[in-house]
Order: sequence, then C-alpha cells, then structure tokens
Amino acid sequence: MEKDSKILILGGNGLLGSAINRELKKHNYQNILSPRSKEVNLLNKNSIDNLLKSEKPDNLFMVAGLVGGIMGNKKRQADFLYQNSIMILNLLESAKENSLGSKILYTGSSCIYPKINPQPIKEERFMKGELEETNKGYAVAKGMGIVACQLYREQYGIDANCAMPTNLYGLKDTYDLENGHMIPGLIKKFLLAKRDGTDITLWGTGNPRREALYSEDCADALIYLMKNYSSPEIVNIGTGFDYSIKEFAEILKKELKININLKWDLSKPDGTFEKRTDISRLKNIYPEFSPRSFEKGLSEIINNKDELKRILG
Ligand code: GFB
Repeated sequence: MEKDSKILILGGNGLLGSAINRELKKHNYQNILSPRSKEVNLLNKNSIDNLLKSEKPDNLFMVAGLVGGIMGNKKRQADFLYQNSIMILNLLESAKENSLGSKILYTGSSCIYPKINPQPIKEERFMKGELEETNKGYAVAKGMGIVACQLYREQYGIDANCAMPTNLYGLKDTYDLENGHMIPGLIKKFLLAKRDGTDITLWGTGNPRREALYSEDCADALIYLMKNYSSPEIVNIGTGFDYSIKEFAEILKKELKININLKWDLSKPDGTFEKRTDISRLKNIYPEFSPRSFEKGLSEIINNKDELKRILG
C-alpha cells in the first residue's frame, strides 16, 4: 500500500473504521474514501457494484457490519446473521465480477471462536467447537465471511485477508447501555454515577474475563497487515491479557476516583467465560506491535471533551 494508493474503508465512520481513518492520515495516506452507510448500502449489491466500479480502490478495509454487545446480539440474532452475511458476500461477489484487483482486509471477531477453548485462543481453534449461544447469529455470519474470503481467494484469486480482533473500545464508540458492548457500557455507567451520584448496576456475575484492545492499536495492526501480509490464514489481534468484569470495574473506580458499591443484575447473561487471544502469529508478523494498557486507553477517552459529550450528552 503506497502513500497515494486509493484506500476504501467500508465502515469508516464506526469505532474501528474511524480509527483506521485517523491512523492512515497520521501516516500521510492521502487518498482515503470512507463513504457513509447512506452513500453505500452494503445490503444492496448494485450499490456496492457502483462504488467499486467508479472508485476501483487499491486497498479495501471491510470493517462494516451490524455489531453490538451481548444483549444487542441476543435480541436480534437473525438480523445479525442476515446483515453480516449479505455484506461480505455482496462485497466479494462484486470484487470478483468487477475484477477489482484490490487487496481486501476483512475483520472477524474473537467471539467467533468456540465457547470453550484452551487459553489463550490460537487461530487454529476457528470452527472447532460449539458457539456461544448469545451471539451465534453474528458468529456464524462472520465465520462464514472468513471462509468466503478464503474460498474467493482460492477460486478467483482475490487477495482477501482476515484478522480476528478481540473486544475493542475507543473514540467514537457506541454508548448504548442496552445494546452496546461491555467496555463502553461500563465507562458510561461510571461517568453517570460520578456526575449524578446514581448507583451502578452491572450485568451477570462479573466473573467472565475479557481483553480490551484500544481501537487505534487495532487499526495500527490492520494497516501493518494490509501492507505486509497476504494469506488465507487468519490473524488474531488482541492484547494477550484479560481482566474479569469485576477487575474492569475496580480499574474504573480507581481511575475515575469513585468509591461506590456495585450491584450485579444476575438476570443478564455472562456469555462466554473467557476468550483471551493468542497473538504470537501477529507478533511474528509485526514484532513492534505493542497495544496500550486499559488505563491508558481509558484516560484518552475520559480526557477527550468531544467523546465525553458523546457519552453524557
Ligand atoms: O462486550 P460484551 O457485551 O459482549 O460483554 P461479549 C459482555 C460481558 O460483560 C458479559 C458483562 O459477561 C456481561 O454480563 N457485563 C457486565 C456487561 N456489565 C455489562 C454492561 O453494562 N454491558 C454489557 N454489554 N455487558 C461480544 C459479542 O461478546 O464480543 C460481539 O457480542 C463482539 O458481537 C464482541 O464479537 C467482540 O464480549 O460477551
């Protein structure tokens, strides 16, 4: 990928896509397109055909999708299955028909791995076991997307590559307390408690463990892979380190200087107990990869005025 390459980011206005945009600009890539969903409807193949025919990007980050946390997924499994499946199939079929020739980087997610795994999870575990019930629709769709990338590469020579990011957080996240992810959910709940003196109710037992990868660090790894990696083999992108939900809460208490008793809503699901990713393949490809700590990433969010406005309104 050259500095003047035409780079298309599908999903460029979301958490990860906007981080890729910022990172690319930081490294002086000038020719970046990140159309909004109202400019290109990935559920409509003609819409993608028109975009790819007119723009013919050299490099394409496919990080668009219908996403959500454990409750967002649980309530809309069919929507998550349909929309995430159609988007990647439309893209690959259009790339084939328009002999696009561009290099594609598609992102899966660590929740696609089987529910139970030896920890940390190696890429070989992909499709080797029963899925977590609460996000089966999303996991099947994203898993199919990965297989589709591998098969279009094999049959049509499309340079489609796949990465498996872990749980992400960062600027321009979604702070929907009901349907969003755990990390932005906890950040918002703690900030509201600090401002309004309200109680904090978290979900489940607090025992499950999660990684926390700052979106800019994930973007950094994706850009490195786009420049230096081409293979059907998937690559985990994580921190290799996890906390329990309870430990996340303790960090938030400390960093936000809040001393408050937490309540736990056991009617909400725990989901997968743990899904720490093995990042040795990434480290072999990109030895300098060094994701920031959760404390560091958190401070970048709570010290960002625009983000605080997005969180607290
Ligand atoms: O990020 P999250 O919603 O989804 O995390 P997953 C869910 C875990 O955090 C469960 C606990 O153990 C919840 O019980 N939790 C505690 C909370 N308090 C809260 C809260 O206020 N909000 C939320 N959301 N959770 C996701 C997939 O699974 O993994 C996505 O659903 C994506 O599709 C992502 O793949 C990487 O981490 O369980």
